[in-house]
Amino acid sequence: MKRLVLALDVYERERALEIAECTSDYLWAVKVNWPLIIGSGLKIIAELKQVTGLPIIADLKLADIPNTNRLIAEKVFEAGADYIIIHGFTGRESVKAVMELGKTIIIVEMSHPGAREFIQPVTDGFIELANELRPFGVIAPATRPERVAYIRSRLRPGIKILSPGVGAQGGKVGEVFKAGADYIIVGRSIYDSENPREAARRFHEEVEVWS
Ligand code: OMP
Repeated sequence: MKRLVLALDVYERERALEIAECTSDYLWAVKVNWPLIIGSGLKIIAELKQVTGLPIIADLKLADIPNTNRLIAEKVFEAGADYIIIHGFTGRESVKAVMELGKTIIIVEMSHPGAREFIQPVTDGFIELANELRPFGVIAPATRPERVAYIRSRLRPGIKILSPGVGAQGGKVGEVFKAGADYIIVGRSIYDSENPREAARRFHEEVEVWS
């Protein structure tokens, strides 16, 4: 089973397409963030879909009023994105505005150390929001597997957990799946490696143990 998401945080179109194509055998999806959209334009979403045949997650971390979220999400889904990642702290109406247009992933807790400052204290609220609105999935930190386990224990069954922070940020594949994640998100450890295909294959091999 494929449970690996490639975080393709490069600027250049050619490089992005090359890495996505050579790793696609081992991926469930490709995640596109602002660096690639800024560097290569929104059309990169359709191009990546074409070369990989995989779902594309647009990691916009949307956090605006409902109308602006809607205006952005409309164009991004139109461009071919299958999922959009969104913040929950702007309130349920902002989240609903995106969910009405397509599949959504809500950030419940982030992976970097700074997430302890303002996000972790209110994680419970984001879990409740997800349980109420039932998005496709939520983001939970591979860097803190105990928090993934906590989130899993309170999250309505069926809502997927996608977990970034494996590799470059220190998270370990086994620990995060044991804690209850459904997918891991990996960027630098694949796209910055000398042989991205081989790096993705190794992650996939570890992933298979947990499938
Ligand atoms: P690497 O640290 O290079 O593996 O990349 C991780 C990817 O996941 C980047 O695209 C981040 O923007 C993203 N990410 C996090 O690292 N932490 C989070 O809490 C949330 C995300 C995300 O939403 O994908």
